[in-house]
Amino acid sequence: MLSGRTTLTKFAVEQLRGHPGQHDLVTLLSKVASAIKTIAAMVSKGALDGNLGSLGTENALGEIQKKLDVVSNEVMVSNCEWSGQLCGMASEEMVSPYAIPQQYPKGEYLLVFDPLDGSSNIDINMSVGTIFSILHNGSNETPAESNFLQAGTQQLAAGYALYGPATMLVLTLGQGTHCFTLDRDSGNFVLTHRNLKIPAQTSEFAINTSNARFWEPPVARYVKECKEGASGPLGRDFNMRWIASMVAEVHRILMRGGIFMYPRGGKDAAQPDRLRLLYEANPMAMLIEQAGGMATTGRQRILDIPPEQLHQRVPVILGSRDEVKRVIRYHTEHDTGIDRPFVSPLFQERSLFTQDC
Ligand code: AFP
Repeated sequence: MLSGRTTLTKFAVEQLRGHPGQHDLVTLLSKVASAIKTIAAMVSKGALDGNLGSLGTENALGEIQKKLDVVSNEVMVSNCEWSGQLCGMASEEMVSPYAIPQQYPKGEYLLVFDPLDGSSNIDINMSVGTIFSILHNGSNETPAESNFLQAGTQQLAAGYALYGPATMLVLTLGQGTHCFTLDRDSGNFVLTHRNLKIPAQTSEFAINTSNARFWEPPVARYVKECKEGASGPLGRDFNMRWIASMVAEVHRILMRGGIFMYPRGGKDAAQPDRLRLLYEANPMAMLIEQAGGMATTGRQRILDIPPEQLHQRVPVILGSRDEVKRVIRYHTEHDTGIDRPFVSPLFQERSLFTQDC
């Protein structure tokens, strides 16, 4: 039973054979996996360890921090800072990049992560996760913030942990997307789903519809058509899901297809976008594309976006290829005006008072 099982480390060694950074990347992934096991153990304790509830403090983005947000961040840092692969880290929970302390050896890699994604679920015992991304710094010098601002196409590895009924680690090293399940008896992450492939078509959409009044027209158009189902232009009924944890939504899409949207437009006018580019959108976009799906803002491939700020936010539409292509088309039709009936300037509403009077 055990002989034919592939562990995360064995899989990474095989996938990275011949890569100049094979040793460092395999070691770094094993440290990330150790941190994930520790976080899994903490999450599974629920209220028993006093780790639930909020701290009343705010993170880099002004969001109230849950105790487990901060503790999970500390676990990621303490597991990964000392083994000599990293020269810096960045996290949703840290305003500025974390420099590796002087007493530790430094490597050439950067680790970027959301230590606890979906933390609004933690107090109600619903799915949460950890998202991570590995970039190359080019040297082992302490990185400036600008060193982290690399397009998603530069990622060497991307992955997430899902703390569900089973703890799962989903990973891409640029050669497909693969899923490992934690065997709590041995403590190993065991390969259980090799080369996940997302169905091109879907009938399941995920979006927070309480934001509907803020959406741009192409998103509103698509969601309306999903809700019209078989009697509408899509000609088939859709189902809807919303788990309030991007990790859980993406995992469902990797397992059975679907489209996840957190588009531009929300209740906080100061923050029209919600999801962070470097440690949410980019790693998830790489995992989705490596599984045959697409990930876009509606107007631009996520992985092509040149980051401008460490905690930059972007609109995210990702999942089954055919559906994401449809939403992209709706954005193009809106932006070029062809989704609206042509009205001759002669008949357009006009006013005697121009804007600048
Ligand atoms: P938190 O980690 O602050 O709970 O945010 C999770 C998240 O960034 C993403 O994982 C969810 O898809 C999305 O926010 C949920 O947003 P709503 O709370 O607006 O539904």
